Amino acid sequence: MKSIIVGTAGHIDHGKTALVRALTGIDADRLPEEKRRGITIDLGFADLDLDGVRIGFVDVPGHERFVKNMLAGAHGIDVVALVIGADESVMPQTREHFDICRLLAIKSGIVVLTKKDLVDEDLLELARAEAEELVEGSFLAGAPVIAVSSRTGEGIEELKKALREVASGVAARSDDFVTRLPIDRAFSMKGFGPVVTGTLVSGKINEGDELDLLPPRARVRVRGVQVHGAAIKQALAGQRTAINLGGVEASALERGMVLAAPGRLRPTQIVDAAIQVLEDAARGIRSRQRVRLHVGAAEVLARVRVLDAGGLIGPGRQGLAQLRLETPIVGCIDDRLIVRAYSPQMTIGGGLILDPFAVKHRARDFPELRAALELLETGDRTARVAQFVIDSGLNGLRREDLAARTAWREEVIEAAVAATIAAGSILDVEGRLISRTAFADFDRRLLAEISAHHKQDPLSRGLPKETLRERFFAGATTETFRAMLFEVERRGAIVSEKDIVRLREHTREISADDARRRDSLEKVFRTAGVAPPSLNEAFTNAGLKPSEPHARKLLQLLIDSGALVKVHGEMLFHVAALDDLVKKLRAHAEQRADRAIDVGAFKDLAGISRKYAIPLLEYFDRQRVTRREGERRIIL
Ligand SMILES: Nc1nc2c(ncn2[C@@H]2O[C@H](COP(=O)(O)OP(=O)(O)OP(=O)(O)O)[C@@H](O)[C@H]2O)c(=O)[nH]1
Ligand SMILES: [Mg+2]
Repeated sequence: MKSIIVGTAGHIDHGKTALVRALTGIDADRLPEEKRRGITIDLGFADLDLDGVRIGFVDVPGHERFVKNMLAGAHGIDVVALVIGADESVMPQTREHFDICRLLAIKSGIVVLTKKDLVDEDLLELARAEAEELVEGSFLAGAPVIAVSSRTGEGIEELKKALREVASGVAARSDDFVTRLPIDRAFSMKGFGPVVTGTLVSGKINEGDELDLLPPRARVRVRGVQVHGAAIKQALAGQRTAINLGGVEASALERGMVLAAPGRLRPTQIVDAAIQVLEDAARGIRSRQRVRLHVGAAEVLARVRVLDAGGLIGPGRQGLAQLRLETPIVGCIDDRLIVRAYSPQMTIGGGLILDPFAVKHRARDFPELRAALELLETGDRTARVAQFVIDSGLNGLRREDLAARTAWREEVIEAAVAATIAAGSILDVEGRLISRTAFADFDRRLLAEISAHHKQDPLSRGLPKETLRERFFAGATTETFRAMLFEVERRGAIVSEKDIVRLREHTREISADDARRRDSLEKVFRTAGVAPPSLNEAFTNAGLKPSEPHARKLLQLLIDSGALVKVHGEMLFHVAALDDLVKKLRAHAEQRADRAIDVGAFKDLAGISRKYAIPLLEYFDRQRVTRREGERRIIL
């Protein structure tokens, strides 16, 4: 069965609650204070089956002081019933509620002229004319205008027909989004514990599900689900839903919080938005203004920064603004928002979130920013993914970061990412999405830094990775940096050896002089055989000054090429001497059934002193030429 939400709207006392009762038989005013004062204070709910369509009514208060409560319910409605008392006609909250419906981009509705029994034909026609004038050029232009009396029941059947008609034109809620339920009521029920209610704006909620409670980021469990007063196994998008929660105290739950699919959405405190200012908001919206921001069922205070040099979005104008929230909310791209003045409280504009996780901007970036935000507003999914990834610069985004921005389901994200990669604007680097431009820039700078290093220090093998990151790419996390480096290496321009990176073509070209000195250093070790000199002796014998760094680099060249081997600390052997020893050890092993040798026998075999014997045997153990067994070695 199709489920839709119909919200009332209109000035105080114009008969919204009476109308809902005439339609459903349910009195949506449930608070004692509402009954006593005869006005609606907070949201009320009722439901009705209209041949094959399940209608959930959200009845809102008309009092100007309770517009905030009206907003907690208005965000999720499919169809508005704009209620205008025929006796009073259009009044201030008729306009304000209607403006809010327009700013929330509600798509369809009906105008209901109430209290038909109280007015004559002329007054009724006047109210009708004023109503039609009000909605001219809006989503309600041409909508049915139906006169009723909730007292006598006149017109109610006609209204039901019209509602049925409008309901059939309401598109099913998109299946592309993760489960999200903005909480508009939270209370504790005897015998049940914590219960929250709200309009399930997307996804499904099943009994037994785990959900995230945001912004507190708590994991909660669905103990029970009710829709229209009946316990059911599963609630669907577009239904008024009550959830009995486990794993949380009732006192921790508040209107404005959100239940969401686990691990998908995140709270935010700074958003970039497209804003439409109402004609009658005489002062417009300006930078540094403190406003009340309504998103979903939440109301928070926020500071405005108009993203335009003038710092003002004038009455009736559209513009871009950053909103810095005093407390976090859940907001995703395309979410509608309403902006109200801090004091006196009145609606001044609204719009939609373009970048839910914005950063602070510099005024000189405004032109570029405008283009980026326009892409986020009007682009298709591929363009939006590309833009979010571009905005994330060197660090890129993970798929879960996209989920938090878009509320798209995993499959939708996967498809959009695949299409964006195929279009060539982004790359997947080890699960991180990086814009092609950011990557190309990284690649170019990386190669430039490494080749500058090679040029300056031709004998060095390359640059340590961490030095490169700290010195030139401090903006990137170690994780991103490593992933990007890996990608550059995969493409073949660089080679990393343990923690050092070098250009692939880098060979340590050395001068003829250096080559000669390197060779004489090697010769010193080759000649010394199994009794190598200390480093200082070796340098001196090769005609090098031990103190100069250059000597060390020539030595490193010999180590890197494998000619010299570090056996222990600064004790180096020529590789030929070691090979020779291995041969002798193996020959010794052939002679003995147990293949064993002890330190004394090794000294004799090699013709060396104890000073060298122990480090050498330990080296051979490490190289798995020998294995220590008590006081002796087994030759492997
Ligand atoms: N005669 C007559 N009285 C009506 C009709 N509809 C509502 N009323 C009366 O008008 C008064 C206000 O009606 P409500 O339904 O409470 O008005 P409301 O729009 O819900 O008011 P708020 O929720 O406070 O904004 C009540 O005394 C109703 O009985 C109608 O069609 N005919
Ligand atoms: Mg009411």
